[in-house]
Amino acid sequence: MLSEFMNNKLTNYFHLRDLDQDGFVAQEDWEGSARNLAEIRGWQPDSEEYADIVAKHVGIWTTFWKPADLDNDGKVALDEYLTLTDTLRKRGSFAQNVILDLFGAIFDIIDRDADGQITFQDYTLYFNAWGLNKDLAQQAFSQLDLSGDGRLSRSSFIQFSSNFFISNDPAVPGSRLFGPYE
Ligand SMILES: [Ca+2]
Ligand SMILES: [Ca+2]
Ligand SMILES: [Ca+2]
Repeated sequence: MLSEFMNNKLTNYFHLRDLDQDGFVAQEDWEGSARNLAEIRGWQPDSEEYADIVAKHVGIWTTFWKPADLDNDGKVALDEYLTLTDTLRKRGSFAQNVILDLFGAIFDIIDRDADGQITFQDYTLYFNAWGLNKDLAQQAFSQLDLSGDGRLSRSSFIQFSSNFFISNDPAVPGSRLFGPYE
């Protein structure tokens, strides 16, 4: 069983990924966010960058979200998502590796110039692509950017992401990876 804290945190995260707000997370939500990000970055639908960013988002859906679709209806309901994450968390090092892969992939999407650092601006644009505003990005980023230099390294981001999924401690920085969940 997930604690109430984990339950709230992951429920909030689930809703952030439900781009079209239909109550389910599906491939369409990930594709929609990819299209939004491409548009924000000024990439044309026939460009290589566009195809690449869509492929990366669909890859995350297929690898990390689709396995949660226990009833095979092509979309992930909240209870399916919570069941999968609870199972993953119990598998210790396996979960750790999944998180490394998943959030490495997410970091690489956010890190537009691929220099291993993301800026507050990068983070804001990523939030925008998910229909989330700059204030939320600010609240999240300020909790993660411990040195306050406006940048976040790949290793810190992955560490915080791991805290987000594994830690039962609300005080760790990663607990607000995507802003407040209360
Ligand atoms: Ca949806
Ligand atoms: Ca389902
Ligand atoms: Ca960068």
